[in-house]
Amino acid sequence: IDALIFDSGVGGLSVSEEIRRRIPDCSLGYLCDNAALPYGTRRDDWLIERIGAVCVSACELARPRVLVVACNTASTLALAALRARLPIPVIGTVPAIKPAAEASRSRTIGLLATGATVHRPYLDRLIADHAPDCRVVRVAADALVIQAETYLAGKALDARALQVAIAPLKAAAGLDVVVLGCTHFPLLRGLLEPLMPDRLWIDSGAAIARRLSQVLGDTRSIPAPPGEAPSWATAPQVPSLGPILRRFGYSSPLALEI
Ligand code: DGN
Repeated sequence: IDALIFDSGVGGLSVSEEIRRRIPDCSLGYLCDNAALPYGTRRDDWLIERIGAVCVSACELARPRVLVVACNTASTLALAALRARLPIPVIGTVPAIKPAAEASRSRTIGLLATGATVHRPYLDRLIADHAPDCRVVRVAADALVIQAETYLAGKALDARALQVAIAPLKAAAGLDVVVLGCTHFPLLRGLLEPLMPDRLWIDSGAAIARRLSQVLGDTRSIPAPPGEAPSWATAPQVPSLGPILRRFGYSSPLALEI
């Protein structure tokens, strides 16, 4: 496969949809660490070790040309450690603060992400580098991760959880751009956006697809590693996952039990 997409859950599917739209000939595999979902509530040292173990084993098995860490919570913490352990290019996901700052007229931006992403030093640096003159209203919305998982599984959503998540953004005067800084959240975009229309809603999917296209351009000349593609099984903890992954174009969905 060209790229292995990794997230703690189904959030990376929002990224893989963007990749399929923009690079249709790109072959994808999907890896999710549902056994440890949600990442937003885990200790940092535990997460760095876990993400390394999961991704290294999966890459040995699937032999992708590129690993896409389609999770802000993982990327803002573990990207450097992961790059040090893997021999292939690793593309990360970080909140789209830069494009938001470029688009904002009011200089007030909202960020919806997991608690971990919202409080990480990585985010402070991102804002200092790309949006130093903006007020960034940071909202930790971990409840939306579970809502997105529930929604994709075809179960009833808690509409109040959506309202509670965006309430601090609604209350922020002049806010004109909302950054979806968790890859699960674009899956709820059709439900979130109407609650706060007339704002620009931005996520990182398009930028990741562009970056992947560049990196694949550089790596396509390298022959694919030999051997059969692995056959994946569905993660036993979440029996509904197989059908969801198939709906998103993964005909033999994966399982990695660690
Ligand atoms: N999808 C992950 C992200 O982009 O941060 C969050 C999922 C989670 O485990 N909290």
